[in-house]
Amino acid sequence: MRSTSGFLAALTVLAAVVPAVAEADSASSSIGRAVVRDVSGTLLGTVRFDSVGRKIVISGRLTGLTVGFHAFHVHSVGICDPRATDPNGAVVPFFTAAGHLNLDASGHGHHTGDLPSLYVSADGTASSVNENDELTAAALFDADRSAIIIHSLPDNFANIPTRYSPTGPDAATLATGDAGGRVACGVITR
Ligand SMILES: [Cu+2]
Ligand SMILES: [Zn+2]
Repeated sequence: MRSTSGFLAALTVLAAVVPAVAEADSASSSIGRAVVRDVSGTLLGTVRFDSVGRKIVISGRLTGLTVGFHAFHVHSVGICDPRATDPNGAVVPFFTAAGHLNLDASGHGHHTGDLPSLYVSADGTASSVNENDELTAAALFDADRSAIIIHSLPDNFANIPTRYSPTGPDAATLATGDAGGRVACGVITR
């Protein structure tokens, strides 16, 4: 009986300590947010970046998108100009956000800024919550900052089976995932 009550006492102590530890582990603090707008400047929603332990949780609820999957990335420059032009002078909305955030010279599918795709329902809304252990606040808020971009098409993550291409994905696929144009952008701010 005595050892049972000792065990119960230990359990009581554990019950008091465990939630405190769990709470410390899951404590989240906001590190940034991006107000996302489409090419016409219409507000689609906000994407939040929160630090949770050693990870960054990216979460957002967006509206006004076309149904289906859309590629979703952190791009390496925090400038969202809907009337941007490429080096040939062609208008390419949000070209100013540059390519995918890429800290270690990886190909697409392994870029630091590659995120799970957004799924947009028939009502035009999407919500996304994903956690990431490669993004860092230092990378998001480097000298030229960063931007979140939503593309017009699904992301193939450079997954091109060799029966389609014995030489593997080409340079464009390795840079972009064949995700099409940039339909929305938001500069990530603290
Ligand atoms: Cu992108
Ligand atoms: Zn990428």
